[in-house]
Amino acid sequence: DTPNNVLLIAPVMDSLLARLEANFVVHPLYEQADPAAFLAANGGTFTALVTRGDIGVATSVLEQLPNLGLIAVFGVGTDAIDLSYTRQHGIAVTITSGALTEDVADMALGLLLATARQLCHYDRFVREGRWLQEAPGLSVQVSGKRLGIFGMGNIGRAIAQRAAGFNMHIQYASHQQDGALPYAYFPDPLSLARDSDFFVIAISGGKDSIGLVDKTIFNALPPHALVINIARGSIVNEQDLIDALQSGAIAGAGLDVYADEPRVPAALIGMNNVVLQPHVASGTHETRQKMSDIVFANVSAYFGHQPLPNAIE
Ligand code: 8YV
Repeated sequence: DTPNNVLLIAPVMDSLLARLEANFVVHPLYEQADPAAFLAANGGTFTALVTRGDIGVATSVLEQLPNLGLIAVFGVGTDAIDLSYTRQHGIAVTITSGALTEDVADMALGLLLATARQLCHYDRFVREGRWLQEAPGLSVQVSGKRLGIFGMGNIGRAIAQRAAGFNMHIQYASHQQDGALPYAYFPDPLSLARDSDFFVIAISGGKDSIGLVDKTIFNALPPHALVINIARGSIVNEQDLIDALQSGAIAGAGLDVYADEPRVPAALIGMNNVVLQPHVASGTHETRQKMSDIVFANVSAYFGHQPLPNAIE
């Protein structure tokens, strides 16, 4: 009897790790002194792999796993997985579909409010005792403004729903118009940018969206515009973003994701009009528990020869 071996590419929540370990034989690749040698010696024994959306798995690793049948992703992003490779080799990919939509939309609105209303700036202002010396100054209204949402998937829709409660003029750019939505449609992000006070990025990452939000977008936005990114750092040309913030082409940014996580450019860290989060939009106890349950359910279904509940495509 061959054991049900699971290759773990990156650390996951302790409770998920414990649950996987109680049911399968888990081999954390990141704990191997020499991962390449480990894969060369043992790669053939793995039929299932668990990774995170933000980490994915290198194709060079997949090439060492000739018997792999499942990649269970803790997250919804598959941008760090070569899906043409998995398709070609008949490897199923599961994601934590549905679990994190609400939290990520909440974070988008949180970042928008924090950036426009300068919540983090004012927090520092109070803590540093500056309120005793000077007036706090004014911030920017959110309610009633034009919100441009780039990407109208589940997360974009959840952002729009919330923004409706702020009486915002909601408009979106997406590869396809959904006639059932009561929001203004723009065929491309550039025309959306021209007409938006706030520009929220909610498209998928991956090779088709690398650098789509660059200086042409930042120059098209009005100078009072705020840019929010809860999607993937790779979608934004980060140097163009820094330039736009420094030159005043845009007024501020609220970011949960970056080009080279966990490294955040010093230029961004030095800016008071930028709100920075460490990729935590889905990071609530409730949602991470749901994500863990989904990952476990898919790995269990796979080894139990049952249909995979959250397979993509
Ligand atoms: C997670 C994510 O933070 O869903 C995704 O693709 O990026 C996030 O939900 C990540 O996968 C867990 O570290």
